[in-house]
Amino acid sequence: MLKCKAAVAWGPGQPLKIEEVEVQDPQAGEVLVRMVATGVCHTDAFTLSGEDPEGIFPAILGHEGAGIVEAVGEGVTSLKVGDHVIPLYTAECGECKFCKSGKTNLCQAVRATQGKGLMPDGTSRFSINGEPIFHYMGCSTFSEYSVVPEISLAKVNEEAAMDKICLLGCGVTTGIGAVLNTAKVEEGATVAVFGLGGIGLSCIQGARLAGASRIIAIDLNESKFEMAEQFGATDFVNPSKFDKPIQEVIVEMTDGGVDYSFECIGNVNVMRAALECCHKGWGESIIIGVAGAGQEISTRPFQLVTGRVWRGSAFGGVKGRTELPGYVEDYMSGKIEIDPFVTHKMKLEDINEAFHLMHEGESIRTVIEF
Ligand code: NAD
Ligand code: AHE
Ligand code: ZN
Ligand code: ZN
Repeated sequence: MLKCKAAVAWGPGQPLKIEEVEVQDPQAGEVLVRMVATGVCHTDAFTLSGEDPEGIFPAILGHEGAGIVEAVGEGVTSLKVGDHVIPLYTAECGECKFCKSGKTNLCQAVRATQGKGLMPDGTSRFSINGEPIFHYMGCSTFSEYSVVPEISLAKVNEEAAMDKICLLGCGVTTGIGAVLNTAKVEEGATVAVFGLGGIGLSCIQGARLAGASRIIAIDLNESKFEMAEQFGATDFVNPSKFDKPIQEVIVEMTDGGVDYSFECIGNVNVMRAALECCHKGWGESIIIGVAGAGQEISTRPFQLVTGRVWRGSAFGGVKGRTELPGYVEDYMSGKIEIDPFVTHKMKLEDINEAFHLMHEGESIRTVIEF
């Protein structure tokens, strides 16, 4: 057992509190990771708000980290002390029905216990004065040390800058993967991206990599347009500047609608607009944003009857252990850009400021360095 600093979410809507937590040794099939850096994703704020049906407190949030293996539990063979790793909220066991299907990245090997804030044996490795604290998304990266299942860790190049590649643990991979794996955007396609945070800008980067001919960037906050342009957006739309539904505006701009759209906000009304701005006969809309408990999407079924397709994407359809090392190499070779996403850096003690910056629309990603 060791003791370290962690930011603890004690309850919905409360600021995180820096606490000294006890971290138990990794058990069989588990790994102790010393966190080096972590991003703060909107999903952390979503869960902290109390809107997440799986939200559970007290917990150590954070799921966009990078760190170094400090110790391994019994039977761990694929990782050793000193390896550089990215924790995965979507594990990859390679053996479950989902992994073997070849149709999805949604490994279910540890998903049930992960959703309950526990390790696969049904217990927590975190405590304060002996009272258990829950894990989060199998990662809990807002802690100097975390215990993570072996199958939830991608081993990556040790030369890669941890304060950048931590964003491959969620935001950057999610956006690029949704474009390349889920939508399979082809060269010359037209694309609309709703919401220009870390996820939306990553979709734009993915669309540029795919060779899209037109990339329409949509946000209420026009300060996001400059970075969208840097990542390859060709058109910029602020829905509040129009007195008609934004789907109509996009359809008019694109001679009948876009080939692909991506919802990167978590707003069910925008999800509808994103579907309905797609071209009749073939347009596909990908839902990435996470909506609060009880919310539902709707549209006229005729939208689907006439050929539009609604899909969703989790972690960009990426199989973490197999594919994430390649994303890290692509970052190192300059194919994937990450540096501009890191608009702010701070210490764990200031983590509530990172949430504040996100809510104010002032940051793309704040990276916490330990
Ligand atoms: P973010 O807060 O950084 O960005 C959201 C952007 O949406 C902001 O720029 C904001 O101005 C804009 N926006 C808000 N309301 C809008 C509206 N009505 N119309 C147009 N723009 C609007 O968030 P993020 O970290 O980029 O995450 C985006 C969403 O993706 C969140 O819901 C998050 O939970 C989700 N997410 C999903 C996955 C997944 O695997 N499916 C992974 C990561 C994040
Ligand atoms: N727990 C929520 C849903 C949250 C959600 O959709 N999470 C995304 C990742 S967001 C990362 O920033 C995801 O991958 N979902 C697939 C999964 O297995 O959780 C709820 O509604 O219950
Ligand atoms: Zn995330
Ligand atoms: Zn699996």
